[in-house]
Amino acid sequence: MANKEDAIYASPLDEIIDFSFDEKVVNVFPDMIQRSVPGYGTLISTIGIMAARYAQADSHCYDLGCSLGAVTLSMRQRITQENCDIIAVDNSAAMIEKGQRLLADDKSSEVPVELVCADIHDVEIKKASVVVLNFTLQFIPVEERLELLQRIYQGLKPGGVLILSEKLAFEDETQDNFHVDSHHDFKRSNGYSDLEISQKRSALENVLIPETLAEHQQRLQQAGFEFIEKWFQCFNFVSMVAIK
Ligand code: GEK
Repeated sequence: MANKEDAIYASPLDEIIDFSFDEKVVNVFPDMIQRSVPGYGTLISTIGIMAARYAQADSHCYDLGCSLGAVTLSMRQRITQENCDIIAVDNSAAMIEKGQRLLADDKSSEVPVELVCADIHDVEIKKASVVVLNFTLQFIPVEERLELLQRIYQGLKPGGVLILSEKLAFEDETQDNFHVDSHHDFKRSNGYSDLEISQKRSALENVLIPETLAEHQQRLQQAGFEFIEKWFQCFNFVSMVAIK
């Protein structure tokens, strides 16, 4: 992936508009997400390892909110099950267009991939063995989240897995401050200035709505999942598995 440096919020902006996954973001996305999400590389490679275990023959693996397809490529490199393909979905046309080019360069395996430019709500989930929402649910309006998880549950085969990664909120103020401050230290250590951190924070305020771990666990349970386990956490970034 071309790793152009993210400097979108480096200069003072007169007006901070809501963050969106437009062409400007797409151009710097790999750099932005690596420098912003602690453990991103570990998450991507480990999701590939889990997909290799949970993918089933004659099934689909879904990467919902795939961006440039990092999860898709990681799963593709590891899946060996017969007649198993990957359906990768994003509603940003700029993401899908660049993702298409990156996928064309990937000679790691023969696993078929369908890249779909669509809203997650409009995509049917069926015959699924692995569904990944890697930092995507947080961008879906809160009141629509349960319905989406219920549809995923319905579309999963028995033994199928949902991998859900999210930025967390914490009810306890001291705990929340610890994680937020630690995350900002992480970003500073990756070269982001205080101005960049604060302008990006404002741009995301109405767009990325984090919830507590308990809220996620309750919703997963309500959607029908029996086994729910947090398998990764670094500061306020967490990943869970939920198995049908
Ligand atoms: C990765 N998973 O690299 N329908 C489809 N796509 C959506 C929707 C929606 N309703 N809402 C948001 N998106 C990726 C990272 S980024 C997370 C995921 C981040 C898409 C949006 O266009 C963006 O590409 C992605 O979800 C979220 O592992 O940047 O913090």
